[in-house]
Amino acid sequence: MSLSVGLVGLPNVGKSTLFNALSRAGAEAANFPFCTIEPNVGVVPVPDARLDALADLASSAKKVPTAMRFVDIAGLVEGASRGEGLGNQFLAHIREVDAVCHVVRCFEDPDVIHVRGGIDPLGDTAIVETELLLKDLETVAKRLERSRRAARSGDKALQREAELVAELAAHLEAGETARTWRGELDPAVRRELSLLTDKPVLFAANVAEDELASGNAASSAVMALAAERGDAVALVSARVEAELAELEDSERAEYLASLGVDSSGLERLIASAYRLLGLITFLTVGPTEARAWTVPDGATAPEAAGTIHTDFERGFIKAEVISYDDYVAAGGESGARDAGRLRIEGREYRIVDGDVIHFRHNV
Ligand SMILES: Nc1nc2c(ncn2[C@@H]2O[C@H](COP(=O)(O)OP(=O)(O)OP(=O)(O)O)[C@@H](O)[C@H]2O)c(=O)[nH]1
Ligand SMILES: [Mg+2]
Repeated sequence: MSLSVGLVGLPNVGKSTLFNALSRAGAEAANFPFCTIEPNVGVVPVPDARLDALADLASSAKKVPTAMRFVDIAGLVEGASRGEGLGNQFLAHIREVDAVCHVVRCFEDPDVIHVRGGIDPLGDTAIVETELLLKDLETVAKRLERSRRAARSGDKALQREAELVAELAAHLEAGETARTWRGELDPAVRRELSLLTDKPVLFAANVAEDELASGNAASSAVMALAAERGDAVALVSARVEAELAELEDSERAEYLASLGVDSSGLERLIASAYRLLGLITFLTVGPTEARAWTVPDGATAPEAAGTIHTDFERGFIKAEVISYDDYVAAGGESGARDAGRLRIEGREYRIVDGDVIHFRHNV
């Protein structure tokens, strides 16, 4: 399961700067088994210090982090949904993502044109959201036409579907996002629609380098908006990410410290996205590799086994689990086993973030 995030925002807010920095960071990570898929799709390893510690203790030959996919699209302008600029076409590129990362310009720079004249995070946000909403309305209108045609057969279920799609259309027309609609549309139909405003939102407030520690008035406005709505938000500086991508590991921490922060924008974005989407990480470790895996919070042991290999879910027997802290405190697996820290868990067990697991299966 690779988490995917689509970057949206007005032009010149820093989407591509952020995207390029993150992709470069990914491309340069040691032993990273992914590469850039398309020019506008980048896969970034999820930094996780626990993976390094486990790999050291078990002398694993390689480390495989879990990954996050970013999709960069052209900036949206007013009318993008009606095909102004190329926005319309680009919106289709983020149909499939798990979450939308809305990049908002919070940095002042007279050399970088602001398409709307000046820093106005809330005004900018409203325009982008309107465009997403209009695009969704277009999608739903098409579906409504189809559903109504199908409903003419007299089939009760199809008639009900047409009614619900009409309700959804009315909800969007009233300016409300799909996320806030509580209608009982078949989840399969809803998934198929993949409405942009149905996706969880992660704001990235892009501030200047020297404002990363404290933020500024514009980023505070974005934070307040996100808090009010229950959306996620991360303070980032695309410029800082670009600098970080050029530095050696040893220099990174020093540079971040000089800016008064202890984590990079990538780390903040990823942490926010995991919280937003309710995701956790479990780890597997052995002489060949130490590896991190992403599962939804609440995943059972067989489901987690299934992320490694679908056959492991079917053939699941048990899971041998050591929590990360126990594993490290005992100096590795055999120490943890001797200390009675290795638990045998069955089908009902729910994975906890940081579990170090060996699955036993009959495959
Ligand atoms: N000062 C400053 N400039 C930035 C920052 N982030 C991006 N820029 C500059 O803003 C300009 C536009 O950045 P992009 O990343 O291309 O913007 P974009 O959002 O991808 O724009 P479109 O692709 O046109 O939608 C570039 O000249 C960047 O160097 C930042 O944090 N601070
Ligand atoms: Mg761009």
